[in-house]
Amino acid sequence: MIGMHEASPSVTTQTTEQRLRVIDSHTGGEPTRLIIAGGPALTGSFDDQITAFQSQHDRLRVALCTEPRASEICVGGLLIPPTDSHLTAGVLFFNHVGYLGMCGHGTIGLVTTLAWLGRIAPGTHRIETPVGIVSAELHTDGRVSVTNVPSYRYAHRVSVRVPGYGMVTGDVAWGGNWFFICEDHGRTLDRSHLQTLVAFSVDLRQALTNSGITGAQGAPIDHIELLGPAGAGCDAKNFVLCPGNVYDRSACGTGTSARLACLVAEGRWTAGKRYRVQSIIGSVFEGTVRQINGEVIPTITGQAWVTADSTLILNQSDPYCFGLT
Ligand code: PYC
Repeated sequence: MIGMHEASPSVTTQTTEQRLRVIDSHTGGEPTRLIIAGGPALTGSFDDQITAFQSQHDRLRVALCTEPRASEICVGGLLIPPTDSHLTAGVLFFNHVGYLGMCGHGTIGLVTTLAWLGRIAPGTHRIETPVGIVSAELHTDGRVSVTNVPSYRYAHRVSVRVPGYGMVTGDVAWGGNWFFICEDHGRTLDRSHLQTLVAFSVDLRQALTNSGITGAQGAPIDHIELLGPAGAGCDAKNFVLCPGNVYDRSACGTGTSARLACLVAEGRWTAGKRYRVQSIIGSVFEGTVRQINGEVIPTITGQAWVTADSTLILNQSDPYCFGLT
């Protein structure tokens, strides 16, 4: 079982300095920064530990994912001992504005990091997340296939007026996070249009909020997924706006899961058929679905690379130790 934080000898009450060992990776260009040692000592169940981190240690999230130590494109992860000792790890993902339910690229990064550390071998690993248990198969060639939580289309062909742009129609879907998935956006999905894609998606998300369009039980829709024509060998290209005003460099594992659920609901995709989706920078995830007892279970495959093994130093006398706030 993995997930215990090794005690960090440098965290003492005599100094104001805390050291966090983090391992950085990227999955299809999207970074993940995992705390490996030196994090807070949390106790209780998986859910208790999440609540404690969010309520008492939130500034570590900010320290990890924002300036001056990082940038807002960083997705952070905290290893948490899982509820069940048969699971490999538990994880809480977050970014510069808050917490994620699940994170596909981050899970691929986590598994790659644990393998890089020699803590796991190729095979199947079950991982606890705030939205349920996912499984991740580490292949011998380094690719990772994440079998996500059941994903579903929540609302079909929802229209919203986006000031300055007009009516936009899309589906609301769950893939471990909430997405508004849209094909009729009228934008060009090209890297040279990134600024306008971000601006449009931010306004679209705000329009959804202003119109009271949510996921189940009033959950805010915090991800926007725009779809467009694919390059050679792919079925689609996407642009995904994440919480905050940053876009996913990868093709977004949870977004691809949500999209596959919509395609299945429309009868446009079938179990076992391979879906190759390109991100806005051109990196590719492959997805397939299984249908079990009427539920759509997506599996997303991608690859991550470790980019750094570092010690972050948090000195309490540094006025910007916990971000620029
Ligand atoms: O891959 O699921 C994902 C993801 C969510 C936010 C950034 N990446």
